[in-house]
Amino acid sequence: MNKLFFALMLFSIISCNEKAKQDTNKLMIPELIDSRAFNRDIQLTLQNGQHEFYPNIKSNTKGFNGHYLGPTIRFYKNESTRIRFTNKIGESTTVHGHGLHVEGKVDGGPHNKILPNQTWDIILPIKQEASTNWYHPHLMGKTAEHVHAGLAGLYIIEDDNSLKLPLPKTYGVDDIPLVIQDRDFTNGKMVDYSITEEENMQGKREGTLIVNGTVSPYVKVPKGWLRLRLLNGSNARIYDFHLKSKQPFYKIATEGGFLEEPIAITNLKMAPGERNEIMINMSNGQSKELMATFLPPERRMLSIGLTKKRVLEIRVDSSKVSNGTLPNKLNAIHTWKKEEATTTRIFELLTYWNDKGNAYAMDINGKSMNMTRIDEEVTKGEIEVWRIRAGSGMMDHPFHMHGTSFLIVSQNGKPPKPEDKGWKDVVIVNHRWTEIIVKFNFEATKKFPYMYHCHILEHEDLGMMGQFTVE
Ligand SMILES: [Cu+2]
Repeated sequence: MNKLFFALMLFSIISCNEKAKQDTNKLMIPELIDSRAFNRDIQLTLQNGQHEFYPNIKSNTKGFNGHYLGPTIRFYKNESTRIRFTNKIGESTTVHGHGLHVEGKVDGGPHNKILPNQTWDIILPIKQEASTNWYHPHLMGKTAEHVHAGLAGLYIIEDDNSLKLPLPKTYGVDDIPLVIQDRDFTNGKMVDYSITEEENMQGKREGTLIVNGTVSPYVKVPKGWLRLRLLNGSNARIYDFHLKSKQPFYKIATEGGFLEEPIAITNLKMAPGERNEIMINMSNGQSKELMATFLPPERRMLSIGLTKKRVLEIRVDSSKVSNGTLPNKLNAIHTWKKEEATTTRIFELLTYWNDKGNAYAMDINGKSMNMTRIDEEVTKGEIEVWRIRAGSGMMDHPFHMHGTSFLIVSQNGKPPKPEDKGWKDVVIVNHRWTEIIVKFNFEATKKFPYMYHCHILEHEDLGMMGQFTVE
């Protein structure tokens, strides 16, 4: 009896200590590099780092101009910015501008290899509307490992509309970026990337949430409206984000820009690569908790008893007030009719199993990624319909394409929900058809083609990717 009592006491002390360790870390905000303040000439150095996720414990990481992740770069529509990426990580990599409408030669796909100690010197002409995008490596077979080590950062685009809208827009104060990832730790040290045959099928899924490289973060915000820019920067995990109080919040933007109007939602599902902007009303001064349910990797799995973790504790500093508001009207989205499309393309994401039941190969339309083969040829400026589905297996896949944004026409035969009617570049597809409508306005030649692929990075590295030209 005494032993049991002692064990219980010990357990509760340990749990208390665990609790005390939690939520004590101030959310890190990546440094903001405004392209105008830097005369539209930016240097980013990819380097090996030693990031402290836990105090005084160094993990082996990589970052841009720092130990983990990279600065947020702010661009303006109709301005061009030069970026010099210098590779100091001791091995080759690339830096892809995910979500950017730019030509294949500056897209940063697998063909834009940056050798060790080399500098990739590019000019990014920004022609697209205000949106939250990101940059990360895209080297053939190495994307998952390089992103996992910390090579990722945000590209924020502003335009006349975004600057005019009365939204909160003080970076890091009432307009806060959240790069959400999952990592495993042993004694406070991040476990280096490795992947087993078993893990390949579901992709690398780990146990601890980190936000902007911060474990168990809190943030203090002014009273009033709060704008969060969410990026699911995880390798494979799909989350369902919600407030612990279950109260509604407003979705205002998808990957490629603002929705036409804010849509009240209580749950937000996000796959790797997806970005969404949300607004939360913090005017009653009470703290809120942003939570994430870890969604099951396969469709047949039950969605009861799922792991739920806190993403961020949002505390209010009542001495400060945000002057941003939630406008009724955000954007005008010009869509095309299906009849305007000149071409329809079919993409089936396929999985193959070995006799141990593990996925040994993944491809699209029966063709595994091959850098010397062009899979599709798109005509510049023409409207196309792409029909996409998971053709085998029980997993849903986040399908992504380079060089543009698209609109969802239908999923499972149904039109998209109001909150999914924005410009996107990643869409979660299941075994039923998803139809999107799309137009490519920039050139991607045979030498520097665009990619389409699954954004579960392990699937991409396994070959669930193809190449296309736009000419
Ligand atoms: Cu996939």
